Amino acid sequence: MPPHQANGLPAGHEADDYFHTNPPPKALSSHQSLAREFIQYHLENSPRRKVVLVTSGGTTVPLENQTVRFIDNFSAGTRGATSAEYFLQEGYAVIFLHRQFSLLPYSRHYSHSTNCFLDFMDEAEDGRVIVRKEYQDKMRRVLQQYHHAKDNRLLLLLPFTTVTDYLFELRSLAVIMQPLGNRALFYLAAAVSDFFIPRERMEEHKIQSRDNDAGGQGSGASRQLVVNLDPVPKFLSTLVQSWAPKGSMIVSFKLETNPSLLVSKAEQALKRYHHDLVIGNLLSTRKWEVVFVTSDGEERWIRVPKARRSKSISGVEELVGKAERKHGMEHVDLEGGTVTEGMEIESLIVPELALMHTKRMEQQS
Ligand code: 9Z3
Repeated sequence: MPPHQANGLPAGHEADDYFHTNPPPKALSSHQSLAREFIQYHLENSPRRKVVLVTSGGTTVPLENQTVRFIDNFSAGTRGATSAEYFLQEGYAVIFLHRQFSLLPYSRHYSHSTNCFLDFMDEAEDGRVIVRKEYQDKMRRVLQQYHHAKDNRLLLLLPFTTVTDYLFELRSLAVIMQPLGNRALFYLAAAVSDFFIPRERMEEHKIQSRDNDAGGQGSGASRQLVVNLDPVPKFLSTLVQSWAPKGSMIVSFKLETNPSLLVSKAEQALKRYHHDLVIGNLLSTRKWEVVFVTSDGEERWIRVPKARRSKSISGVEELVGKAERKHGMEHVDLEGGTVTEGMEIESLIVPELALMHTKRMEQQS
């Protein structure tokens, strides 16, 4: 019998209902075709190829159907875009389901305001636009890796915007990935909203701010906007039980801000959804440490060595280590070393996962 949710409905019911009462994204069928072609190509040309679905970036919660305003979250898609590059390096084909305009693999090195591409360029004496000398080596490396991924059809980029778009895309992709069996890996790094406004309660037009204007959930007299949100169904159990390929590996992320909650919340998620691994991270230390929590009670911390930690304006380095519950467990934390470039924690996470995935496949064969 399938496990039951807190509301008494079997897992899956809530999710089914969600898909009947909320509209799919316009691009869904074209994304489905692209994904089918992508999977088919790899099944035919490299039958041993492992394929990972990386989800990345935040999801929006629109307040109006013709959306002017929406609720959003902080995620820029750094975790997802960076991880996708390391998965490609590990030989995976990558389906990159990302929030539109969030960071993308490879171009992330030269995009957004922190790495504005214009700062990497110069005008030569003969008027040609060139890459500045000090950036040549890195840009060549990035360009080569990007071309390798493109030329070998190893990277499929699929954008979404709202939380509903995301759930429709996730369901379709998981089902399309079924022929991959245990070679499929799910790496769910997108920051998915827990709340949304169901279609039937959503305003069609822009919510008006004045007392005598039409429409709006807000109370006109006080000019407050009171927004009533429903919980998003817990789709992870449905992903595990019915959408994803049998034998596939499913890894989800758990984000917390309170160090004393992180490990227990990760354990709870694992117990509730029966998947393979929860990677826990704190908002303030996520670029330097994560914890792998598995169903055998393991709590394994992965940390960037102190000397290799990139500086971060929003990060709080004193909090590194504060969420650790079981001391004295195995660490990947190589202290010391020379300070070169900041090390990306995804360069530690992804090879570790690739290894776990391979071992799991070997055990199943
Ligand atoms: C994460 O925890 C990601 O690591 C971050 C990455 C969103 C923190 P950035 O984009 O941040 O690099 O700035 N994702 C959270 C995943 C999530 O929302 N999980 C849900 C849950 O735990 C559903 S699987 O309930």
